[in-house]
Amino acid sequence: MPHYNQAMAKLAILRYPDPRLHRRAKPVAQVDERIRQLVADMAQTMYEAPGIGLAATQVDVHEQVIVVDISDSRDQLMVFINPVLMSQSETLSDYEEGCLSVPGIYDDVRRPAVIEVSALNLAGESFSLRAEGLLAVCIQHEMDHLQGKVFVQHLSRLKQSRIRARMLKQEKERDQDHSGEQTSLAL
Ligand code: QAP
Ligand code: CO
Repeated sequence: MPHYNQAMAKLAILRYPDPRLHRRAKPVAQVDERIRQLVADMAQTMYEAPGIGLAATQVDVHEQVIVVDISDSRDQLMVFINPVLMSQSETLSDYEEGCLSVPGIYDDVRRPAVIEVSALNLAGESFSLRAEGLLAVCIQHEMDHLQGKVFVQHLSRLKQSRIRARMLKQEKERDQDHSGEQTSLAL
């Protein structure tokens, strides 16, 4: 993409245990140009990561917006604005989840196997969808983010504290790795 193309921007993704990941997103009042730009930026951020789902919370925007693309071709973007869970199956299913906000960490989470979700699309129209398999997992994972919940919070307290420690260590190592950059520029 040429550098002058400002149509989309890659956004910074918050990393666990950033406290901003625990904020609760507000409903979108109006699906306008600002929201469409946010969705475009979130989609680009997700595709470049690469990931299969991203919630606005993860890019420090605390409004109820989710993007998902579970297709192999990476051209089946799904957008959910103000999503509401209308029903969930009693049958549960385990899936090994990951998260762009918790890089390198994967673990099984048990969730309802089938869900029905209703939401607004980019035109501000209401739609509903029945999802199962990976799509159901992904929508529930992203809807959790909008409530301020990260998937590791489904794991045991012991696992959570290990993951937190590992993330903080990674963060420190990253800071170390980048510490020379400013110095060399300043010379
Ligand atoms: C949520 O997650 C999800 O650790 C979306 O190093 C994940 O896109 C729903 C990713 C699994 C259902 C099943 C994670 C990329 C991407 C990493 C993602 C990583 C690089 C995660
Ligand atoms: Co996530």
